[in-house]
Amino acid sequence: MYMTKLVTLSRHILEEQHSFPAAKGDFTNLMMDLTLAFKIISREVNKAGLVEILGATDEENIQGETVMKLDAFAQDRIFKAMDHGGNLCCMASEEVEHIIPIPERFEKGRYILVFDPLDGSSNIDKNVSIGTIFGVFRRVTEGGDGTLEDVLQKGARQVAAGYVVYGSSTILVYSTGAGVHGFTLDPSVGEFLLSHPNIRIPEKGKTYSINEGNYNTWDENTKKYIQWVKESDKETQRPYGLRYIGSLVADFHRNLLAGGIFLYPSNCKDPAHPKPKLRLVYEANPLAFLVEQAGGKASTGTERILDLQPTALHQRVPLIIGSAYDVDKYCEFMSRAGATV
Ligand code: P6P
Repeated sequence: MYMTKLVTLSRHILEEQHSFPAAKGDFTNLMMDLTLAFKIISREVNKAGLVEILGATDEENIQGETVMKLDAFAQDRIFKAMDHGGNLCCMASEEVEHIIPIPERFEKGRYILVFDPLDGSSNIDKNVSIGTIFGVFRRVTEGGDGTLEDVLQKGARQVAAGYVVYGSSTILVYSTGAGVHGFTLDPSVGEFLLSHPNIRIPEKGKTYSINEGNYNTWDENTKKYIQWVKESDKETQRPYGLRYIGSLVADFHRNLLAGGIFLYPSNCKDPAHPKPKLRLVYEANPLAFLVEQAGGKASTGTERILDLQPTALHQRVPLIIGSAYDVDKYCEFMSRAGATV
């Protein structure tokens, strides 16, 4: 779906930058460096079945998960694209235990990049869409290396966020706080072209996304909500459909365009110790920034995601995200007695 007027990502960012008097071009340069990494990752992901970058390395990441070769590749591509531009004072990645400093030999800038280099990568050799998620903050410390304080900022303080979904086509969706815009990569010219300007998520969806296999781990109010979505919807007289890919970026992207709700509640088998799965800093926060910019909502079930004060780089949170009506409805169920998140 191309627009009649061809607008490249770089042109779009430059035009957006003019509306930010404080912008000095360094954010534009940051985004240009980042999109180069995305183009390279897209090329490798789309060749994955053909060259020896499938399968697992013999390493484990901070999450205790086996590092897939493509995870390591994506991590390395983003780091090498971003370490020398002079726009960042540090980075943080799902694949790396501690914050990632900018090498001494390079100038430091005023931004922080947090990212999940390749989310859902266990799906790659099943040809299921996967994605990169990123968020950008301005530093809060003065000069020198960025610190954990610069990284652990509330999601509401992000100055930009986005994701890339490597699927039947490669689509970059981002926001700098002035709406949400989608660009489709045209590999023949190596450009991201504006294909989804001013994305707005429908107020109410017709689908819900959750791993029903986790039913026995849910708290009682989540079980009641999922029962509710299966009953005939009073307005449309039909129940919600279930759509679940098991790849956060792919599930989120579908709901952003079509409406709907994605839920990953905590495992509450031990109600005293609820165990969420998804990560706050580089998964929930960037997507929450985007969905709110598109008119949707993102919650833990009891708190707005963007209001949470992160306390640890890899901390996990329950994530309920999508159409405003649907997230509100879930939160209404969670406000009933006995909710645990
Ligand atoms: P489950 C992929 O591993 C991931 O981190 C997200 O991309 C996805 O939404 C979720 O986990 C799927 O988890 O437990 O349903 O397989």
